[in-house]
Amino acid sequence: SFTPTPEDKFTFGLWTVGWQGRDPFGEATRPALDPVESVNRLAELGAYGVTFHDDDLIPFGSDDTAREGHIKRFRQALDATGLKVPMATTNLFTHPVFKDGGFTANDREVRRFALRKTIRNIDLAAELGAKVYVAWGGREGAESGAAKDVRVALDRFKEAFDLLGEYVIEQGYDIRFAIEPKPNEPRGDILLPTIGHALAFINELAHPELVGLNPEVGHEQMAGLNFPHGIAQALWHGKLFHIDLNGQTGIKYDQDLRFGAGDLRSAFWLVDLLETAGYEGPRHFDFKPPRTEDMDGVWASAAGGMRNYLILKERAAAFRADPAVQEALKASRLDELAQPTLGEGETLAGLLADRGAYEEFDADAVATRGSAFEQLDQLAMDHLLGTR
Ligand code: GLT
Ligand code: MN
Ligand code: MN
Ligand code: MN
Repeated sequence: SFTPTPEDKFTFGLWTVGWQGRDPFGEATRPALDPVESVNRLAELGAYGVTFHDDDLIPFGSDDTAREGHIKRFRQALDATGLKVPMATTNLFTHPVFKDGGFTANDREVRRFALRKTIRNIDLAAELGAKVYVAWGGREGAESGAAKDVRVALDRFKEAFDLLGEYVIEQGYDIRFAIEPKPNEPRGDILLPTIGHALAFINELAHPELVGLNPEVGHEQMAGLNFPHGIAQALWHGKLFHIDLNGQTGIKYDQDLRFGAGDLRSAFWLVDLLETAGYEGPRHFDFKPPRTEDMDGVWASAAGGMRNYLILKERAAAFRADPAVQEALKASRLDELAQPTLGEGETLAGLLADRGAYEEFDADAVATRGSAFEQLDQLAMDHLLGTR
């Protein structure tokens, strides 16, 4: 039952299993992987779909004939396996031309090129049936102060999303954008560093309804933030358009470990949230199989992320179904949190007239009530560790 099927909606970026293990200190440790091979292997493992950057599928600089060839082979593999392409994105970070960013590069010609490159791949994304177009602005940022006028750069960032929104509306594409925040790496400081920054930015756009988020586990954790809390707020705003699942152990470089191989408690609460909050999008893995691994290790890593999700899903469901947990939730007043603070039909005037709410309120007595959160959390630990 921990064997994935397409109904589980697990998806993988071509760049994840295809990562060759190049890092700032060392060369590739694995051979290049043919996208067709990735499609076949992921289908065998029970995945639902694949996602890609333009350059993952069509090497940068390919001419039109070569481009068509790559697309054709990829399509044939999709048709043969039934794998879907629910999301696509643009590589605006690898080529040296993007060293100062894509949509917010100081160099205007680079920004115009970045828009054209993105629009070209949006056409392909639409053809392949993608509903979400991710925008990770890894190079949109700076290492020094005066080099980037952040307020003006945000004007250019907004201009890009407004133009892209205009484009999909004109074309009649059923595509929405998902911004992926990250605090740093590869830039010293990246624009829109967290879920919160991105949510506020979206409100300033011409078509805010077309733009949401693609938060990544490790990226929020690099900023020391609570990922399930960030996801809960994104859901609350109706902005969780997509999600990047992986693992990270604390505030350090972007580890991109397989899902579950990081902060396990956080992963448990994340799965509990996604499975109970009605999130219906893909469960997308954005990880990097460590460069110690050969290709067997890569597929083991891909399978492991899905398996961990399914185990945590079972553990979280058992936690919710446990009568002792339901009692503990009551003891912790979760039912009371769900009640509006003013009674039905009550107005602000009612609150102001309620002597029990203030004049006769015994703060010292109420302060002695325990919250019973420790008993509740230990039940969660018992379920997570498999002892209940
Ligand atoms: C890159 C990055 C990821 C983004 C991908 C989308 S590419 O690997 O580290 O977090 O999701 O552009
Ligand atoms: Mn990452
Ligand atoms: Mn990454
Ligand atoms: Mn990501």
